[in-house]
Order: sequence, then C-alpha cells, then structure tokens
Amino acid sequence: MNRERGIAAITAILIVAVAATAATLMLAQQSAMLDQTMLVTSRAQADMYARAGLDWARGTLLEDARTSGAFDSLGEAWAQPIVGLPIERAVVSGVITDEQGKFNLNNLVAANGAKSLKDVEIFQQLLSSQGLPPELADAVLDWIDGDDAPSTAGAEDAYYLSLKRPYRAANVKMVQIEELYRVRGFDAATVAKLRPFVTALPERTSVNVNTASEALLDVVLPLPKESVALLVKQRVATPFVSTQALAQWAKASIPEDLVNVKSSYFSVLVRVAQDDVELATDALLSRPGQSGPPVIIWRRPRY
Ligand SMILES: [Ca+2]
Ligand SMILES: [Ca+2]
Repeated sequence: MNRERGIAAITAILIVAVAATAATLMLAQQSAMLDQTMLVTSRAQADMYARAGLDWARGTLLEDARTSGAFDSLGEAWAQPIVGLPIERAVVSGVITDEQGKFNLNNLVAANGAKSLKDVEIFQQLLSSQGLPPELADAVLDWIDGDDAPSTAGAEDAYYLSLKRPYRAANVKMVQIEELYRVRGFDAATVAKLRPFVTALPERTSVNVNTASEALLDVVLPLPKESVALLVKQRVATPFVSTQALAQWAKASIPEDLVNVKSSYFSVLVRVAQDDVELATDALLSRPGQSGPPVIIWRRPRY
C-alpha cells in the first residue's frame, strides 16, 4: 500500500469512528441536563474524539495485521501520524508507537523468577550508552524481582523503608515506566533520558529491528556499529521481513530470543483540541494478530 492510500484509509477509519461516537454523543446529549455548561459539553465531546482516536489506532493496527502481519516497519501505514486533522470544531492528532522498538524492563526477570543475565547486561550497556550509571540496572532488577535480597548495586525494602517517606519495593512486573521514579537512583532527568529507549510490557518481548532506535540495536545486535548504522538507514525502504533475512543481510547469526521483525505491543497518543478544552490520552495496546482488534491494556489521561 502506498503512503497516500494508507493515510487516506486511516483518515476514513477515523471519520467513521468519529461519526459513530458523534451519534452516541447526540443521543447522550438529548437526555442530558439542559443547563449543562458549554465547558462540560466540550470536554465530553473532546473525550469522545479521544476515544475515537483510540479506535482509529486499533483499526489501523488490525488492518496492518491482516495485510502485512509478517513484519512491522516504520514505512507502514500505522507508523504515519495524524497531524492536526480538523473534525467539526475539534482538531485531532494521533500517533502510534511500536513499544517493541524499546527495551522491555520486565525482561530483566526471567519467567522462572530468576535474574536474566543477558538482559541485565543489555540494559547496563544501554544505560552506559546514554551516559547513565550501569549500576541502575541492579536497582530496577530488585524492584521487579520477587525476592527481598538486594543485588550488588540494588535496593530492596530495607532501603525503601528507611526513606523519610517509606514505601516498599513493588516486587512484581512494572506496568508503566513512570514507576522508575520510585526506584533508587532515578530522578526526573534520568527517567527523561531513558524514556525513549525503555518500556514495560506484561510479558517477555523481543526487540523489533525494523523500529528500534540505533542506540538500542547497538547493544542488542552482535554486529559492528557501522552495520547497525547502515541497517537503520536502509530499513524504512527495505524492512527486514524475517530474522533469517536479517541474518543473511548481516552475514551473522542473529539471536532470535532477543530480536524480531514484528511487534505485538503498541502505544497510542491522541491529542484533541476543541474550543478552550485540550486533552490528551495515551494507551498501551496488545495486538493479538489477525483475529481481532488490539486490546487496551491501560489508558490514562496525559497532561
Ligand atoms: Ca505490519
Ligand atoms: Ca525484589
């Protein structure tokens, strides 16, 4: 599908979704209190558009699963953002991001509850590449793992309970990366630096070589820096359709447990501006494949 047609299709999906929610809104308005203020109406309408934006993202990702499910790349329709689409009195923007283009912090703990050595090593290298202390990996590992025994440079309850405002380590998988604010050694600047490169997904995931940042691929792929730079340049026009294709291109063996060419987890950020109301919402979506639209794992307002 060429890009123009892709964008036209996305726009059509969005308009249908908006029309459907607008109809719901009209019915809702009929029964609403007559003295409802303008602001409340605008906010409700903006929220409807935000939901329509989420439906647009789900529809777009389902369409992608059905037409090009074998791989996911930045040249595909889902990766093209909607920028400032005017709908009635509102302006709607939407962007879908492949969360498997990032390092999944929950990978630090293996399915059996033990530390995943390889993933801790990858995370340490990623931290170093961003000028951050690699020891932070131990603190994140301890935050997620089920035990109360601190790793070499980590922290468990004994540390967190000694704080002025004490709390306990989560000792379960992270749901959102903002939890990092509670982990020893992380402040706003550290989280901001790391944010483009890390995610928190509910199961172990591999990194999509078609969408991941060069910095992450440098530490995940067993390839020289120059090869990774070339890969990042070429992949939009000629995405890798399989890990075998990548291995052939790189003339190297590719760790299939660490990297992949397709994704199941995406985030979506929708912004709506209407009258004096501006709102944004973001959500994490899990795409089951061709069987149905992606499922919303969480959704939250964003300011
Ligand atoms: Ca695809
Ligand atoms: Ca722990």
